[in-house]
Amino acid sequence: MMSTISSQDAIALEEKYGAHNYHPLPVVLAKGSGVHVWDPEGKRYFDFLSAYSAVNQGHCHPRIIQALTEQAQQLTLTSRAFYSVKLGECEKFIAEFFGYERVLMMNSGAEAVETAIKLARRWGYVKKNIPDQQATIIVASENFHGRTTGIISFSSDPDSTRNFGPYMPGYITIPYNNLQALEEHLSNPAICAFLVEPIQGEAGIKIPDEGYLKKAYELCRKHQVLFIADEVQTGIARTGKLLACNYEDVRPDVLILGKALSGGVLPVSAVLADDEVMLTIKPGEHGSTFGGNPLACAVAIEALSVVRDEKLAANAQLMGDKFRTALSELKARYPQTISAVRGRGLLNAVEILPQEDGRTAWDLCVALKDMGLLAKPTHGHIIRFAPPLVITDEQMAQSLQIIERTLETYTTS
Ligand code: IF1
Repeated sequence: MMSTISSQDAIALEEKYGAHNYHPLPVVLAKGSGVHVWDPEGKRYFDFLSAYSAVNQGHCHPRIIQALTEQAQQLTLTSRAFYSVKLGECEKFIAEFFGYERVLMMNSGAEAVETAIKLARRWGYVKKNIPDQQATIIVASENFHGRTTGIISFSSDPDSTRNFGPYMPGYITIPYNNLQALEEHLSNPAICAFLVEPIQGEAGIKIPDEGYLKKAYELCRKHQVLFIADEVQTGIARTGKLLACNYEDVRPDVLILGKALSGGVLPVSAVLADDEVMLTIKPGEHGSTFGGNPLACAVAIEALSVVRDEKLAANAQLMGDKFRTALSELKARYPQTISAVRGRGLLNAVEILPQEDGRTAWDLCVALKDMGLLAKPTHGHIIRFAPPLVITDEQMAQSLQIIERTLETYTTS
């Protein structure tokens, strides 16, 4: 273990010098490898958050770190003012990996979402002849697509929007998983796109009805509206298939990727589309300093290769089934604590009932931490359990043992 500052000192420094824009679980991480992370005092934990599905390949995957360090000694950043040997190779790799004609590399997930919005609006004006300034995008309530002022403009979460206005116009919000509401708006000629998470992550791992994505996609095709899938969190094998859209054989017109596209090594995101959409943006009309930098390209190629070579989607499917089966049994054993278990692949949620003494999902997460497993609640009572997709059968068994033992104490104490 590297010599680092103590947990106590690390927390004190963040308290004193950092913005207080998060409320972290009281644990400090100093090292990560595979499904494990360690605190400065050397205590080991199973990571069941995976940096919100950015380390699907496991912490510090050796192949990805090697790709990073080799490229870092060659060339890290050129800007797009010049060509580089890595960008075209990466664009080709990603385009073929997901089956699209074109790729636009960005950095954060939010940047990729903003890029998809600009592409959809631009396509709406030049291909669908929507009158200028009127392009409108349909979004789902309880969405989470990032935290820029543009994206929060169509958030329905007061914590994301309050006192950050004025908001960007051009959005219509409909209920998630509601085809009738979608169809009602699609005949509006100003609609250029429907932006949706195939499974709503932050909302609490909300899985739509069977057939929802397929029917929504077909309705969009019928009304010349782009179907945009935000797979920043559900993509890259997290749900047991390469993309959550694969469960319904839906090929989005615009696909948004982020997080595990780099294996959690550095920010890499991408927007995928075919020529008709992608080529509506001309040279000089969009970009970013780091978008498509050689380091990101080298890392992204290796991160996706690891997903393929280690068959992480299949493992996510298998381990996810094991997890939900075990948690469903615990739900039956502790009905006064667990009210719901749901998920797909290794993107799972467990709804926790408040205890009579007022303890909540947060307290259960603190207890899990003390027992050596890290998970965090979303929206107060829903705990997201999302370990790296490299988790083995034995590691899952050990993790389930920790969850069972913690629930036993939590429920009886
Ligand atoms: C935070 C949430 C998860 C995303 C989807 C785009 C983005 C995200 C579906 C933007 C990012 C992150 C953001 C991070 C915590 C985490 C999160 F709780 F915020 F909502 F995963 F559910 N589309 N999600 O999930 O990507 O710009 O962050 O790279 O802001 O606290 P980003």
